[in-house]
Amino acid sequence: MSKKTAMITIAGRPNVGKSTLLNRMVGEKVAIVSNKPQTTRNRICGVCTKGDTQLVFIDTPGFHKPRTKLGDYMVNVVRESVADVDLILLIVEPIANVGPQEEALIAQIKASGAPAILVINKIDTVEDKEQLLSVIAAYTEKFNFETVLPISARYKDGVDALLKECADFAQESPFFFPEDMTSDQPERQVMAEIIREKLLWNLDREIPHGTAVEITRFSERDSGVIDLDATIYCEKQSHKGIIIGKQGAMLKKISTDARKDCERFMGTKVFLTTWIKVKENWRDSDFLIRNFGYDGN
Ligand SMILES: Nc1nc2c(ncn2[C@@H]2O[C@H](COP(=O)(O)OP(=O)(O)OP(=O)(O)O)[C@@H](O)[C@H]2O)c(=O)[nH]1
Ligand SMILES: [Mg+2]
Repeated sequence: MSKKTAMITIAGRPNVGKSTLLNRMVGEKVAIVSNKPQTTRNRICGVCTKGDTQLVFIDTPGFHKPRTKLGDYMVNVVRESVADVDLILLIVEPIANVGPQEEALIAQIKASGAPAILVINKIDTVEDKEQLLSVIAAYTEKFNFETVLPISARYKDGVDALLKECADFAQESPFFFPEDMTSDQPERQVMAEIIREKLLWNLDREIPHGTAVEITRFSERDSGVIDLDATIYCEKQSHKGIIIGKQGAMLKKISTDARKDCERFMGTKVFLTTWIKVKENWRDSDFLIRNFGYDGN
């Protein structure tokens, strides 16, 4: 049986549910998710292999107007990920208005020449399903999508149908990844992302957006237990105080939440030690952005 593959980019504005959808399609949590925009910073590949077909999904940062050098980097990641793929999934909110981010993404889709599917997410929030017709009308006026699929990534509604549509775009080629692989993220990176997810869920406003996480030790004992040391960088001394919290309560909560997820992912006991350091305005420093691994991988 000859093998088939497709490289598929998931694009859309921040917070629309791209990473939630990626996790659903892959069947495992490979990308972090939060209720705050601009959660994803790097491109993340999730892999779904069924029989002779391998679908490689590229999750991208939410497309937005950048205000920092980190933002510039994130938007560039989207630009590069839209070029030269077999299919683009444009994920949108169930709103009958094509916003500036969507306009810009549609222009990039047109420039790439790749086929695109319009995916209307969060339909669980739409009471009157008739409303979806006006969403579809607004978008199909702008671009000739291959097809339109209303889904709910959260409730896995319509996700199997979407996977089937995606498989139609696979072309004969050897697999890019081993069959049992679900992500291209090294374990160290996954651990850092899990900690960043807990920062996003537990902290408000700008504070979590100004954090970066570096794993400084990842070592496995003979017993299989993993020792993990992580440094959380934040932008201000005052932020450091908030992350630590009253008598260390906040940092304790973040570390405990993170440790549990790290253990689930690694399938073994994890000892996690966290430190916090201040690096003023690191999001505008080319050197530090690269240092934290946002370097166009
Ligand atoms: N109601 C509802 N919420 C959803 C659905 N899919 C995702 N969400 C929520 O939307 C929020 C954002 O989800 P993410 O998957 O992090 O969104 P994203 O597009 O990857 O966001 P960025 O990485 O910031 O661009 C989270 O709170 C999700 O739980 C859905 O189908 N229905
Ligand atoms: Mg995301």
